[in-house]
Amino acid sequence: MSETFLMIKPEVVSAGAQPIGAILELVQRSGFQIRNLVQRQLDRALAQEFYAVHRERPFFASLVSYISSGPVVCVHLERDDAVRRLRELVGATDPAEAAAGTLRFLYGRSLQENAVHASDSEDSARREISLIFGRRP
Ligand code: 3AN
Repeated sequence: MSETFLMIKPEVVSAGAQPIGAILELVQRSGFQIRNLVQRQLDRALAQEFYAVHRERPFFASLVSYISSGPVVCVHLERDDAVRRLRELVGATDPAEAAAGTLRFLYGRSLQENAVHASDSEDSARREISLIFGRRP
């Protein structure tokens, strides 16, 4: 079993329970187990740390403002080959290029408002899980 991290972004969370439920159901149907889940609003400092790898990119300030603009749903997931399988389910960064049936195809609006975040490596998954949920004993 391996682990990954999914975050449902503010524009989806502010749309209410229906899309959150639909996304979590699709994730579970795709073979993932939910190990932990929390809805919370990231403050700017945590958002900057979460996206630290992007700090030199031109969209960093906008990304930090957006991701801290409202509550997000953070999910610690487990299954075999978890990182790769979740990236497949999430689809391309730009929803306009995401394959049919992927979460970004279904729920994404734009390159920035692309519905969900999924860890891009096992190292990122561990880092993101501990940033949001704290270190496990
Ligand atoms: P992914 O989320 O598919 O791993 P990254 O890591 O390249 O994509 O980008 C991280 C986040 O930054 C994206 N989820 C998206 O919200 C935002 N982003 C990426 N590229 C752009 C861009 N050109 N303009 C605005 N936001 C962007």
